[in-house]
Amino acid sequence: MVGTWAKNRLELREVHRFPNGVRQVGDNAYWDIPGLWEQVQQGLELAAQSLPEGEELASVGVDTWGVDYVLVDESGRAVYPTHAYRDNRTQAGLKALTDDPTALRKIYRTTGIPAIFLNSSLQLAETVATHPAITTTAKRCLFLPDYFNFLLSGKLTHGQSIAGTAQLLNVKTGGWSRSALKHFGLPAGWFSRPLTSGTKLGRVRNIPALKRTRVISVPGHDTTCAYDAIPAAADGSDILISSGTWSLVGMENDRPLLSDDAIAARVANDQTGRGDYRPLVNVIGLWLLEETLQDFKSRPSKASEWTKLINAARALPTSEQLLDVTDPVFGNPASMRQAIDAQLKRRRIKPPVDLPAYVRLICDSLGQGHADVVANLAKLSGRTFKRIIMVGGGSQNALLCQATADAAQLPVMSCQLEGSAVGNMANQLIALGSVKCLAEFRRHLTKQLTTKIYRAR
Ligand code: LRH
Repeated sequence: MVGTWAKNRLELREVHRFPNGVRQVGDNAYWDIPGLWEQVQQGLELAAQSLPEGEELASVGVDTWGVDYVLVDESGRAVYPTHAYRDNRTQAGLKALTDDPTALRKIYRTTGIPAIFLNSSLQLAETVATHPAITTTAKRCLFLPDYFNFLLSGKLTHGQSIAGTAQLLNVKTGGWSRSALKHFGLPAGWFSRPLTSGTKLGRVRNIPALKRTRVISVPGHDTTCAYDAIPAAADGSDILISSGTWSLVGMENDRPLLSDDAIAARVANDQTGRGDYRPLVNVIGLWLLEETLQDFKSRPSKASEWTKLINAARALPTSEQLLDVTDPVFGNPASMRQAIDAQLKRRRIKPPVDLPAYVRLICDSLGQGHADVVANLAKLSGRTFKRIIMVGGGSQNALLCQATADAAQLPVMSCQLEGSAVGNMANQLIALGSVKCLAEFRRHLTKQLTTKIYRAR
């Protein structure tokens, strides 16, 4: 995405889009990191070519999904394949952690991150336990944005926002937690002091058209960027939802939420890299729908077909019985449709009859899942929330927005906004000195946003 900032307006242009998928090899799941890097370089070249004669890209910032990483040697050479976070390899470690309430509590109080199958901590612990020699071969653990920042700038660094997703940072000091590293058996030498958001890493190397372009360490976690783009009320009365493969349902706060009730509610205290926090909960999200679609031969591929499907689902009555979207079986089932049917059958509920009926059930259930988090965050923070703001792909799904408003009994404001890209650029603009701070950026952005309000019924 190329952004242009002029007269306090951000114009975005998509110059390159490419598919990203997990590669299942035997029992394990991996990302194709070299393939992604090839596409990133191609995108950057196209971005440079797309500019009018004489103009240059001022900067580039990288954000990705959370938790995944590349183990490298001292020169930055990858020495271990990058597993995808849905790989089932963490199940044993997750069970060990959740079966030990004392350890769980200690790790949560230290890192502010709940025990979830995808945590980098559990993934890294599995790697080290299975291949102990890796602790001498690998010299650094770079999270994905750190790795792409390295490929771009040549600097081996860690960004604080992405590091905060690992369940290895001290949530209060922002440095690595020695006790968490020890608990998971990880070498402290793999991690260097995390950089605050906005740090300049140098100029892009190896891409001639970008040789004067700066690499800026923006919040590397896509969710932090998406939240940065949300024009939330300054008094903290908004719930923010970044709705895509995951629904990240959260709030802005100057402190982490660390009580036992926060552990039970699985609150992840995301760090922005600017000293504040976004306590949020990972709700299974549209992954439920994306995966269910794989089980149907005829599924939508174009925007018009999506609208048709959502409208067919909207025409159905509201689901009386909902899915329990917190069920861990939905994390990575062989067939999502079968996993849904099995949960319903266990509860003596008839499975849906066709695709629109699944869509209706999934959206209604996710709406309730969102609302449950809103209620928990209200209790934990003592705040009264007045509105929910939704960004991301799910914010364009009228059924999901309405289901969320109805279940939470709050208005939902959906914003037509490429959340992560906009937040990423906001952070570059601040680092470059073009915008003073995030609050100012949000004030400007509000004026150009297209929004829609769904009132609770
Ligand atoms: C969303 C996201 C989320 C993480 C998950 C791994 O893309 O970053 O915040 O928990 O991916």
